[in-house]
Amino acid sequence: MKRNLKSNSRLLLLCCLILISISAKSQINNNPNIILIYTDDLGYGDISSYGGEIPTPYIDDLAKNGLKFTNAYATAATCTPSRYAMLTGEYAWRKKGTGVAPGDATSLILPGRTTLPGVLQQAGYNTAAIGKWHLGLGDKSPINWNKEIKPGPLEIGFNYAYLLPATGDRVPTVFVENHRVVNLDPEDPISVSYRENINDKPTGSKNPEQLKMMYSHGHNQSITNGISRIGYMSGGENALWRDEDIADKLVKKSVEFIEENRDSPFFLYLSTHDIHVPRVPHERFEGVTGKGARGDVIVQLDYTVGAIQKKLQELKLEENTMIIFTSDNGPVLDDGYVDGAAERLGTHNPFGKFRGGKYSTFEAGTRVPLIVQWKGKIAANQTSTALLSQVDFLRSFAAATGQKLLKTRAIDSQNQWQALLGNDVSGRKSLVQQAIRNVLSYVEGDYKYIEPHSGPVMVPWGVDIETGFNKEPQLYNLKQDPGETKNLAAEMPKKTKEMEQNLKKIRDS
Ligand code: NG6
Ligand code: CA
Repeated sequence: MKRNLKSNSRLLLLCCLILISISAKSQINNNPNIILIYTDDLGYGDISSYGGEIPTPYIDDLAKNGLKFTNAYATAATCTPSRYAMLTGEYAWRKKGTGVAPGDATSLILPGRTTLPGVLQQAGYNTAAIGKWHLGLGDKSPINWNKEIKPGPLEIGFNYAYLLPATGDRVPTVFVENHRVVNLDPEDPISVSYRENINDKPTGSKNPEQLKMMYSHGHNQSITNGISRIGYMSGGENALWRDEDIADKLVKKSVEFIEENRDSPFFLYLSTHDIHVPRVPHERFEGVTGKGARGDVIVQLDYTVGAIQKKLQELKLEENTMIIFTSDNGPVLDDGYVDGAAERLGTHNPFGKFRGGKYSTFEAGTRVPLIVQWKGKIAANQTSTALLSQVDFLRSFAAATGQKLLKTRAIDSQNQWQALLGNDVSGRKSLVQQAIRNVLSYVEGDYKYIEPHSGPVMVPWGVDIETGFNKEPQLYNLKQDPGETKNLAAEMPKKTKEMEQNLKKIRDS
């Protein structure tokens, strides 16, 4: 009798498992592959479908075939906090130490967190992070780059990773595949320091004659490929990248991943190095725009997008794949190298109609291009004014793939799936933006409130960008005054107070 009961309950368990797996499969079959192309420092006005003068035909094709957003935001005006928020569904200012990460930072997102890739992995997706990471790696400082480096993306929901560990302008200038530095010769181990030079290696400040591109501010430490960087490194000669090849390498790894997963749902987080500094296009793109290296790497970025599209077409995956194209923060011209970005710009305007730029609390810091293409599911050639934040991707994808999340997780993320598809034209009611020094602004309806801050008016290192800081509160009507020229705070004290309180509620939640 007891035995019978036991085998009956086993049978029941087996039936349940089969049912669960059938329902998970049918869920997956209805779900698209997702490719999130996350560009670096690309401005609202940098691509031709948003009014830019540099030809970006492949990116424009995404807009022609899909939906272009005009009120979409990165959560922050720099990379690390934007990525942190996008991948966790929680604003980065809630957690200390999530500002621009040094190249030897330990992992900022630890195992156990709810994450965007984790949610999709749970839904049966194969997930990959290819490109710039900049969210720290490992759990011990200093990181030993010669051993297994973890935790990292593989411990928080990615099945595969091929990374620039931090940024192109920070050491170590090597790729990390899963847990290991690529092409590392054990006889030539890597040492990294963010404090002092190692083995008296050449540096930008000591050996400018070795540089093929001069630094303008910062970036005067270890030299790789004739370009000096932030931080010191020694060893790992075989593993060093050639900047000219980074875009091609990321394309190669991405199309391989797509090919391998052509028959099963996948999520590809393709986080480009372009158009961050140092801007070093491959030789075939050098000089093509006549607008200097910054223009040329935009064309290189466009090529990257084209290569992904071509692969999807070849594999007949376009109707089964959602492509999201956006940027981690707004544009900057001179971000530390003498590359002619400002001098060669001509009439091309990366900032669009907005004030400020990367680092800033003004709109150009966080208002970014966002295009979504899903052939057959999203109507072609549409523009949406829905208010969207990248922090929403997490709950939107969770909802789309039938994943339930606890209320206490990903607390700032909202399910905006219908807005992403173009069915909901309103999107969020409000959102928070973060500038350097954790200065916050708050957008609700037509208005934007910027909290008072006594910091400098200009970003204090030579980037020539307004911070947007003001000792007095600021209120702008973004609809009438997208360039934030007229501070309405004194004229509209009640509205200003209400916005201040609404921001406080979110901050305290
Ligand atoms: C700044 C760097 C800048 C860039 C930025 C991070 C200096 C003077 N400037 O500190 O060049 O690397 O950090 O950019 O070092 S981000 O897009 O990754 O946030
Ligand atoms: Ca960036």
